[in-house]
Amino acid sequence: MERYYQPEIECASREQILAWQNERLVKQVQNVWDNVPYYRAKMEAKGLTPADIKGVEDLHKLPFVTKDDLREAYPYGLVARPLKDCVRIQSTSGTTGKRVVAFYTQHDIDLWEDCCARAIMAAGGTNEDVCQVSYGYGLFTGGPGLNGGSHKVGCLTIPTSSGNTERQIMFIRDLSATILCCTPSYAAYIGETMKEMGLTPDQIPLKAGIFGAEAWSEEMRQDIQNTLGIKAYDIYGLTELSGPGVSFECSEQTGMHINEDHFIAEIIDPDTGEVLPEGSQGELVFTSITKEAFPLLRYRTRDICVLSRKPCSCGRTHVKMCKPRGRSDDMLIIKGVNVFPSQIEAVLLEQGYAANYQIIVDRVNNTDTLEVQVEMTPEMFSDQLSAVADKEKQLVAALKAMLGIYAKVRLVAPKSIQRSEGKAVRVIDKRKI
Ligand code: DLL
Repeated sequence: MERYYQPEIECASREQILAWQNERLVKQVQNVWDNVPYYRAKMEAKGLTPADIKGVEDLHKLPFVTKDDLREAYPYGLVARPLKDCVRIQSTSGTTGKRVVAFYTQHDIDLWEDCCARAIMAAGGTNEDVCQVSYGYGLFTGGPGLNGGSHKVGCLTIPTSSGNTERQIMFIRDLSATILCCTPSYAAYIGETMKEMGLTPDQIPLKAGIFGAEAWSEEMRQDIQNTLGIKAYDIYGLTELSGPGVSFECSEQTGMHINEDHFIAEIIDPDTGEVLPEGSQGELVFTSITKEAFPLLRYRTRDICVLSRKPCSCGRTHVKMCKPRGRSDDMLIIKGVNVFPSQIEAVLLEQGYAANYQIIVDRVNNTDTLEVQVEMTPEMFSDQLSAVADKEKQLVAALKAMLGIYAKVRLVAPKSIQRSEGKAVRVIDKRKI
């Protein structure tokens, strides 16, 4: 049975959703015009005033907001409410340049938690469930977001945060946790550790997992589902828009419903900025129409994606996005060829390896080199050296078929690639250093 947290919204008619979007967009544009000089200047530079935006059909007229804008306006330049009305910040890990700091009023937090509650109920969660939140707590949005959603659903919430894997497993078993929330790479690690402890899926009380914050392939989903004996649901979001819960998967597991009563999604050509028709692959752009403290209009996510409005068997009417196929800034250009880490992962898992790998890109004598290190399975570890060399050759061929270029493959010992408790680091690009 499909469960909804806010059925009247999640299953609203398309006309109703559009009516909400039109009304809220017009209000939001007026709000940023009145309260955020940075936005007003950007609109004025395009010769726009709020009167030009009468509804969603005028959205394309507005300028984009990029991560560079956030950096330029850091820290307070995009805040649309007096600080006395803001109650919290969250922030990205800031691997490159300045961190992104997002602001929330109490109302913003309330709506964000509603979005996470929708995701938990779509994964089958009810107030009878025990939900273990193993995303990091603190500045990262994963822990606080799912924690709030879990409370709203009424689950008994276990706020373990990430790390201390043995303790995670102890809580799952002792408290009979039924829902696990963490990154997919951490879920895989927890599964691997359980297996080593001799636990089989039927000895693990979990029934569902809500995994996101990084790219993961369908093959990885199957792996996690089998190891933990659960259904694994995807969840997407970004700090700039609140955090997890911008979109989430339902029982169909064929894409994530975007919470369109809060976010308007567009797909654009990343090179020209032109809006693309439904079904095209391009960069995902979001406008947050209900955010009070930190509203973003036409924010370029850099995530490459496809939207679909095909009716969904779960009864939800909100548009679905596919699993992000990579980030436009994650895309590696190797010898002029576009390579997404997700393509490499798909090949590895299809060939029977676990998602423990690292991609190393370098430049030797002015030529790009690509090396994929992947852990052998424990069975392979005892193989003859010649057998290992054969397996490497097989992988080289499979990668060539997928990418069109040569990748050196190195099979490394099991457990030699560092496990991740949060977002996994898959790519080391030495060319940038
Ligand atoms: O990762 C928020 C989040 C927390 C989402 C927990 C889901 C679960 P940031 O750290 O700001 O926020 O990173 C946002 O992560 O633009 C995507 O590139 C990537 N990302 C997030 N969810 C997914 C997903 C959180 N399900 C960036 N699949 C986004 C693929 C994802 N990539």
